[in-house]
Amino acid sequence: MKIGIVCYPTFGGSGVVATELGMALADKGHEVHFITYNQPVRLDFISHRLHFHEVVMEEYPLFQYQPYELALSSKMVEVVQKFELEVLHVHYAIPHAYAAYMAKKMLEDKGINVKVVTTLHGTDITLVGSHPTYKTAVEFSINKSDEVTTVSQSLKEDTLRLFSIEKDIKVVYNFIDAEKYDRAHEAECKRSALANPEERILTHISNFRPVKRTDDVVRIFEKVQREIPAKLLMVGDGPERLKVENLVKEFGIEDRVLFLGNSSEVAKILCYTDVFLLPSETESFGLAALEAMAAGTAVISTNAGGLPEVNIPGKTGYLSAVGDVEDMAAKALEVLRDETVLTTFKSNAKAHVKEFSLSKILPQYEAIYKRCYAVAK
Ligand code: GMT
Repeated sequence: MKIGIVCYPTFGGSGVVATELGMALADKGHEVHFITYNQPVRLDFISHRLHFHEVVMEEYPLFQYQPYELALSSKMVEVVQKFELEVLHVHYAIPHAYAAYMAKKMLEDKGINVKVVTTLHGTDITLVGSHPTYKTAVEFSINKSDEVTTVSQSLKEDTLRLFSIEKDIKVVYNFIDAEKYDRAHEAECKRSALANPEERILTHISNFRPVKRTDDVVRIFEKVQREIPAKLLMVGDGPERLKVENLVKEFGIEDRVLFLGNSSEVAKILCYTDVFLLPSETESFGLAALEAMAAGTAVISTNAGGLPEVNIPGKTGYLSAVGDVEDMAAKALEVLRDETVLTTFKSNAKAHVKEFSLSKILPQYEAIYKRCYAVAK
């Protein structure tokens, strides 16, 4: 099939899922066209079936805010027409679903019928999308999509609770290409570069937005390192980073915390990790936790949103209430202190990830596209 993928090209989870999906679809023989304002950061696969179309914004002094939706929907119309795309799969409702609806209507005017699949990723529903500023337009564009998917059962329930939805919503989980994370290359995993042999390694990866509660990560780690030798790897960047760096200084643990910034080497970093910390306030799924589990890491997280669908307490890690730093530190210590428990949790995590393998999830999206296409014909 010929599929257009619209997403944020950044390190955020929705962009990562969209990019990995596009690359997998191209690998399977589909023609895929990414339409976004930059080349997606995870787009590292070269194929004649993969195309990237940049949405170029023209600065104009009259505009206080540049009208990105207009440029995006015009680009969608251009690409659908030129390459005869059958489906536009938009990731993250704002503004992508809205722009796709406009593109669809403009194309209808030209006698072209393109189908729109909208995947909701989390904050487009739970935080930004349900805000009165955007709610009407988000609800409208969800209802006008030909197919709607959410990345967890929890996000589906949130969507139905926060909006008046007339569409059937299908749950299609986030997925992982587990081979990428296989520890087959364990020999190359130079743990000694980051920690001493007796130290446990804890890792957190996020965009350092307030919703990630990155200060809780540091508070948990501060308690852990009082009890056992340990290092904390903080991966990613965002608005809370400075505050968190200051907290590390306040605790006087700078020598045990490494800030690695945004990285495309997530799999490599995770191969060093014993416990992954994700104390989020809300989390529709928690792709970062799934990636950590694929690398064979136990997970200590909150029970927010879809996290209980990913992290199985007592098996792959533990869940705690949002903000319960004491509990998360105690559970991390329980796992880290006992080599047998840690090894069991790590291998359980790796095994559980198979539920979310690319080979299981990709056909679900293909079936959705095919259904659209059948209706379109
Ligand atoms: O919060 C992030 O890390 C980024 C955010 C995004 O919109 O890109 O991630 C959301 O989508 C991911 C992919 O579907 C999910 O795995 C994340 O849980 C979700 N984040 C939140 O719900 C806070």
